[in-house]
Amino acid sequence: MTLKKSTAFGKRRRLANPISAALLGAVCALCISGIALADNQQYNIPAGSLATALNKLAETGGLQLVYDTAIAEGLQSKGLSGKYSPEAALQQLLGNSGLSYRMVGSRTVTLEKMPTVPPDKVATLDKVTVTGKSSSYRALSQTTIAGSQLLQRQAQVQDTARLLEDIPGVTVQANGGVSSLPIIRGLSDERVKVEIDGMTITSACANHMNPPLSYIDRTNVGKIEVLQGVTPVSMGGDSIGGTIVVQSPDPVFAEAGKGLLLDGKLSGFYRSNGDAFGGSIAAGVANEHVRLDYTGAHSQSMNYSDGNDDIIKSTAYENQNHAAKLAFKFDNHLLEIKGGQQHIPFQGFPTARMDMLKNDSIFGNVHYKGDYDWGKLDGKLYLENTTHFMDIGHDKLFPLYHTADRPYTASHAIMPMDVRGRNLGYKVQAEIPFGQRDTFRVGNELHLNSLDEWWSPVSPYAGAPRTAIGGMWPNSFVNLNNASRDRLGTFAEWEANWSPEWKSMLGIRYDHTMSDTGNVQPYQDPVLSPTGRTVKEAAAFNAKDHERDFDTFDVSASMQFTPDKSSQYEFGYARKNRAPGIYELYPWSTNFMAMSMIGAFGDGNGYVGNINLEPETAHNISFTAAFHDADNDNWEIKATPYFSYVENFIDADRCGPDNPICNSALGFGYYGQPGDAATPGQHRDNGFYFLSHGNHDARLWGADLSARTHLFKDQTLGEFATHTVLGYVRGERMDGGNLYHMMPFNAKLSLDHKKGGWSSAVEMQFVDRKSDVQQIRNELTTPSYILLNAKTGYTYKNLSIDVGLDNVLDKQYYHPLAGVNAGDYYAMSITAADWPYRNNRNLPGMGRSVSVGFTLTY
Ligand SMILES: [Cu+2]
Repeated sequence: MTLKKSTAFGKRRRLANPISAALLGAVCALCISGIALADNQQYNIPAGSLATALNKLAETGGLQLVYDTAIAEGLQSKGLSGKYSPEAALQQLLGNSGLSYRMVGSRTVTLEKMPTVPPDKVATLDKVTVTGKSSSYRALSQTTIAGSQLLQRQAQVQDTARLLEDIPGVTVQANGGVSSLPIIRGLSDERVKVEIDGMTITSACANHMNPPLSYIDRTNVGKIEVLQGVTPVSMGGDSIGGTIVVQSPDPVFAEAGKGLLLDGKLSGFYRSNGDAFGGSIAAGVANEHVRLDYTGAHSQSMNYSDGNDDIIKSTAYENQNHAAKLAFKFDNHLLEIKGGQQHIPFQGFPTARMDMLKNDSIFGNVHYKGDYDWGKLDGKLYLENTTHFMDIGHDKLFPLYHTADRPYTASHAIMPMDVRGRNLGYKVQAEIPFGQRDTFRVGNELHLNSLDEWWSPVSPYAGAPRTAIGGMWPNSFVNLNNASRDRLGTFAEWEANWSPEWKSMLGIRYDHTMSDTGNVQPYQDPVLSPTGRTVKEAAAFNAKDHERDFDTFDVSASMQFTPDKSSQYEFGYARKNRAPGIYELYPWSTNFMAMSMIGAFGDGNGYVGNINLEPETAHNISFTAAFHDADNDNWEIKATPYFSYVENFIDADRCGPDNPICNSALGFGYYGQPGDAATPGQHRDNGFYFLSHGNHDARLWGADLSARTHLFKDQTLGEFATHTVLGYVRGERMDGGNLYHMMPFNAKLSLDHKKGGWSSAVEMQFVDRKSDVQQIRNELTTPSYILLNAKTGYTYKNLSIDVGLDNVLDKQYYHPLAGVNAGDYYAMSITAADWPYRNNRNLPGMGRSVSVGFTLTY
């Protein structure tokens, strides 16, 4: 499915006015890591100011245009619609403007006025402006994935979140086959704001089986922006780790007088490991002003095998997306209306106790963008509804459990869990250039999230295993009753270009977050079992006031210094907040089974909520230094050390005598039982624990480094280049111990080759052993490993074929953030000691795999 297109706030800036002239001498935004994009791309540039048009061209085509803004003043362009190489697009835009261009690097172009300009004017080229993203404040560590780099990545992976894996500072937690969770600089999941075509979606599942990135098929992504750490407040709100903005492709309209435009894309893939396959189709029809699009995608996989050729249970999935979009363009106004649905009939979760047996989502959204004399206006409105059903998948109905007196029956659905989720919201933002130097951005957004979760009763009958579980009747267990989390955010941001060398950005933001939930209900009937523990727990929870209100203030400030053409520095500080989520506040039962069902951490432990949680407040500091050759063409190196101090970081505490939320006085007996290992929070000695959420101050620090360089270029041998990404993060709780899921030192080194239509790479990935683990969760250590991947692609006209060989050496490895391997464990065995369901296995990564994919555009 694709969703509505949105503008990543703060990245497109008005240039059709003298503001752009104020950017004299501002120097290039560092290009995205990766290799130059020389391929044909779709452009949709409206008629109007030439400066604006050039800016859009630079942005879409990945070009840097270097010119004195004075030469474009007052000039108009007829606009551009369709597919062009960057150079052809530039020629079209310049038309009869009287400007000429000169390529001074594979991506760098200078513009000059033709003959009438006195020579001394042209000679002032070192006082130049650069269009593209640099016109707005673009953080040095901001990464864009688009164009051919994105296409190649789409052919390699099956999960949208995994498109992000090559970005410095970004890692993913395994979760399901199409539901990986992003982690930025050690801050995971809901600490990262994810915007999908302008929609903010909160996962409708205690195990986060349907995180936001799972709602767009990777083939329907047109562009991804990732902002780490110090992100602008306009992109903030629940984003203490960073922000990921995913957009479907921009609408392309027909050229004036050229009739109807028909275009589209067809793609397919097959991956040997797990026999995964899928395909997608995109078709569009447009005239000058209206465009209609349809996109559909399907993908599925069986369980994959690891490096030892063992099948990893509960890793299969099937996923379908459909969407339609209607877009209107008139003068400087663009309106997009989009609707779609997602259907996941099955998705296994090897690190969770449950599997997704159905997920249906429908959404609709509207996006308006307009250019006015005073600036830009951008508005979004969206609604999303999810119907989610979890149960224990067949891989987890482990035969060992079903002994002779407890026969296995595949049809046993023994832990049905239903969730209904809704996301409704808007975001309005105005961008107002003011004078020669300043730009102001103000905005307001609302996100209403509501969740219902109930677990239907399982009626007992003689001899069935379900009776052994016991007590799951006669009522539905209500975990969340019309729970809500509503956030209203308002922000103001100021960008200033002080001089060619100095730029700054300052923003403040206020969010009010209100959470609430209605009364809950246990399985047991309060009248029939008035003394039942969950009956008493539910009554105690219902007697409480559930409403929580949080007022949070964010500040984000950064300064960019560009002393010359080949170096840039940035220093930033951000104070950012995240109010606790519904699944951190409200899961109310300390019943062993109820707790086992809750936890999105991939650790196999059981969790209970904490209604008294305070918001997390992060203080992020980062410094980036970037160096490159003067044309930013041959080589680049960029390093960002960072530090975060997080007040009230929401972490875990063991249940036990000292835990006010889950202790023996409350009837919580799952620790220290006579005859069992007397470890607080643990039921018998199997390595899994019962935990509650709690606030603890924490600090995280680390560094990201990326570099690329051209190596060799030759007519016969082609072009060789190399790029590398390194990262390390360390996290500690101030009251002792490590934070969970911190990525050890890791490095990727890639040797890239391009010649004609061929594009190939050999990649080596090194991951150090993970030894700084969190003892509270019984996080397992992982050994170090080296993986080798190879890929090649050939593009001929409109057809691209990609072939990949992943994990060439068939190495058995365990990604440090994958989580535990519980894919064949009986789901409720968290309390088991006499069965082999122990927390002593990491989830293995995929063994050797060959994949082939094609993309046909027309
Ligand atoms: Cu779920």
